[in-house]
Amino acid sequence: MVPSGGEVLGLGSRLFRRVVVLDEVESTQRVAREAAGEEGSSGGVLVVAGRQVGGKGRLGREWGSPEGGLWLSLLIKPDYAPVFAPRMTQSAAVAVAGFLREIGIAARIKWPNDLMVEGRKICGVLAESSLTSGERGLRLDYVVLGIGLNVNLDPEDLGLSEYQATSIRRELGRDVPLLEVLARLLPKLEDELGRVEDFGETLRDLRSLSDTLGRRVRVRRLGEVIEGLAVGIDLEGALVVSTENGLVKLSEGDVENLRGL
Ligand code: BT5
Repeated sequence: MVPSGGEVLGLGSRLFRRVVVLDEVESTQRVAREAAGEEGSSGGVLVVAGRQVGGKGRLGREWGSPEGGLWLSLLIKPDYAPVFAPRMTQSAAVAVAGFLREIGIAARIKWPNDLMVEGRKICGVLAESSLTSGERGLRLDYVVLGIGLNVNLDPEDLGLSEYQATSIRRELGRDVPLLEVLARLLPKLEDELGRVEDFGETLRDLRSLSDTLGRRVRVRRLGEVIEGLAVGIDLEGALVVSTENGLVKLSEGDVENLRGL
């Protein structure tokens, strides 16, 4: 059951001052973006939906969002430079991984935004930023951070095979109330998002929890395919791949793990 706005506000998170809970919505990302455009909006809005009928992944892909999952978007109006925005996806991934590991699920992070349990996706993160150009160059207007976590549902409910996706229910063999998930996840998100400008500690966790580093990978980005050994994640959260033609730095792309080293 999706918690009420009052219950979520009662968790007392510093990340938001307003909570919008909807039974059904096209995409929580859209609702949060609309909130960003409201007059006087200073960010700090959390949108949670019971289910999404048009849930979005990256590059316009669909995100299966039936009842039982935690589908949320957080509107943040940060006062840091635009270069820090891409780190938010990974800060959030570290927070979710920390939460999952705390409840006994050994999740790892597949660069850049997937939380995986033995090759099965349990959570996806999507950060969309809006930039405006001001007198002193580009300014980060707002970021909508979307998190989709499979909680009390079965992979079959997603139209995906049990080899592609998993859920908290599948991993633990029991359901966990969404309010409890939020109560444990939000403090971790607060910590990680609070260190976006510093990022050192997050980067350490990101590297040690990575499901990508040290593997041979094939990365597709904008019609281009890059193959090589994933050797690093840099301070911008970019993946560094060692290829036949030298080191390539990727800030976006889809990773496929290849066999062998
Ligand atoms: C993502 O995209 O992983 C980002 C997902 C973000 C979803 C949240 S939910 C709240 C907020 N509101 C939204 O509308 N979105 C955000 P990407 O890396 O492009 O992965 C998409 C791919 O994951 C799809 O093509 C499927 O193969 C797979 N997939 C779709 N739904 C899934 C699910 N529930 N669990 C696991 N895998 C899924």
